[in-house]
Amino acid sequence: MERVAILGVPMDLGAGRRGVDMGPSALRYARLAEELEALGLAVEDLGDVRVPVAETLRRKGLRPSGENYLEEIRQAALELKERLRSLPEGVFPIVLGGDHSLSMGSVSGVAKEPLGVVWVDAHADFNTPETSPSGNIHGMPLAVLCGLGHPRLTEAFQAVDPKRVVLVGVRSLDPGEKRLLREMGVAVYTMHEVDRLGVARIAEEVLERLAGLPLHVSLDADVLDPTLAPGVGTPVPGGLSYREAHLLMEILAQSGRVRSLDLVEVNPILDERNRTAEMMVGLASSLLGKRIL
Ligand code: 4U7
Ligand code: MN
Ligand code: MN
Ligand code: MN
Repeated sequence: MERVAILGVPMDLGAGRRGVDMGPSALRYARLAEELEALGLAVEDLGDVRVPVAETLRRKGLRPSGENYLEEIRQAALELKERLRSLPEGVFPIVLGGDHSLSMGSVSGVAKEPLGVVWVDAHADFNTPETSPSGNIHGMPLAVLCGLGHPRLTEAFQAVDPKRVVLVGVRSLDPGEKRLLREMGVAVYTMHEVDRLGVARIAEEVLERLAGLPLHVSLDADVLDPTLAPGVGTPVPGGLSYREAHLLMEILAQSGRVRSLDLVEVNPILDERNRTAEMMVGLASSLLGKRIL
């Protein structure tokens, strides 16, 4: 029986709006563990990584330097990285967020060997302190993983070759991100390509581009159309439909190469009766092998 380990990161320090720190609870209430057990998986919930309570930090207002809560986020992501490193071989980790800055820790934690990263997001999260319009670190983790950004972060978390990263579902890019993505040779399937090619073709191309590599999937709830997933802090119209999102997960699942997953950016304060968390749990089930027939 395949083993799954759930680990929560109740952190909103990297986001501009409060509330994603409650995402891990919302995903648990949405019966993540039970749904996966119903697939025959052996699920163990390892609890949460320690994250400081925002109110204790007394750091009011945003600093324009792109360093909002940098040290606190670094520390939480490092703890996540260490916890993932110490998991036994063959256990499939699912990391519950929390804002997307935690993926610096999740991806670097699972990247013991060369890894392909499938970043499924309305955004590219490829800003640096220099290019970020917000200063929010949840807009920077993929750049950091590729070695770009604040040295306190890159020295701890650089872990992937940008040529082994694929973005899917993108529809909101800042000017500096566009330039950096091009310079680093990151493959980007925007919503334009989703419309033109369809998710099935894109999924096959992703698997081909990352051929032979174990895969990490980082799933940001805002990739979904906001009508399906209203509980996100940075909604962008024109996202993935219910079936497009499931089909992507189903095809990646059938490859048998996915080794780890992030479920991030679920904001229960902004949600409607937990439907965004429920949607994410459904997608996780598809990625871990749930079939229609
Ligand atoms: B998420 C943004 F400016 N690009 O950097 C930024 F539009 O993890 C948004 O994908 C980042 O939700 C969104 O602040 C980060 C903005
Ligand atoms: Mn993101
Ligand atoms: Mn996003
Ligand atoms: Mn967001």
